[in-house]
Amino acid sequence: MSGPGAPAAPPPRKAAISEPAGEDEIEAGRKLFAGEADFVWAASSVESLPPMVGLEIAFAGRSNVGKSSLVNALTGRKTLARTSHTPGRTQELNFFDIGGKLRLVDMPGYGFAAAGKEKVGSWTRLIHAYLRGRTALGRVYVLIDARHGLKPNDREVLDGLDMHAVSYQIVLTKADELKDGELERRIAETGAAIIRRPAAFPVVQPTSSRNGFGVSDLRASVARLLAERAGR
Ligand SMILES: Nc1nc2c(ncn2[C@@H]2O[C@H](COP(=O)(O)OP(=O)(O)O)[C@@H](O)[C@H]2O)c(=O)[nH]1
Ligand SMILES: [Mg+2]
Repeated sequence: MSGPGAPAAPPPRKAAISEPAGEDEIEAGRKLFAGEADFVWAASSVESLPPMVGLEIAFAGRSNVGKSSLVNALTGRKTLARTSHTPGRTQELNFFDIGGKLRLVDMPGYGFAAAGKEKVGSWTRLIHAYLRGRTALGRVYVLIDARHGLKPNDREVLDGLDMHAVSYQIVLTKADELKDGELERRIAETGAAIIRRPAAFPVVQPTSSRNGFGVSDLRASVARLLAERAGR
């Protein structure tokens, strides 16, 4: 149907591809993370969440996907967030202050099969309570292992974020483990899987904490969010 009176077709959504940030944005990101970075709070229950001050950016993903490593890579600190070879060990929400300008939140991992049912239930409640009711939360970066792609429990998390209209972006981790062609395919496939999800930012960001690939782009993306929030 077209012609007078017909509703205009919505513009096609932007293709989900990784986009290099501009020079100014990269510099803003570098500056943002160049100063102090300090651990400020650990919360193991809804009751023990810290008071909200300014913008929070959370890192979610399966156990062992590389959340703590990415927080360390962003801040240029090797041991700020604890990293572990034992999956499921980080069971708290860890809050890090970045130069008094924002907080990064290293979230407990999901999908750790060996954990007891009861424990899985309490993590899930904590994660859900945090993600749903946190007005300070500007974006969740959902980390996906570039070698494996989206798994059913990742999709469940995305469903929850879409349902509660929590803005999120997919970050592929461990890009150093893939060959160029494989990485491009994974980016395209992941982008296609999220393009119609209402709360997803339609750009998939590949990263490697090991060799630093994509880390300055991610810093730029965080700086852009902060600038947008300040401009409101
Ligand atoms: N090859 C590679 N390994 C990584 C990378 N990031 C993290 N890892 C490894 O993945 C494991 C889990 O990392 P960690 O940051 O503790 O994951 P978390 O459980 O999501 O916090 C560790 O053995 C890390 O050394 C990466 O970019 N490349
Ligand atoms: Mg961790």
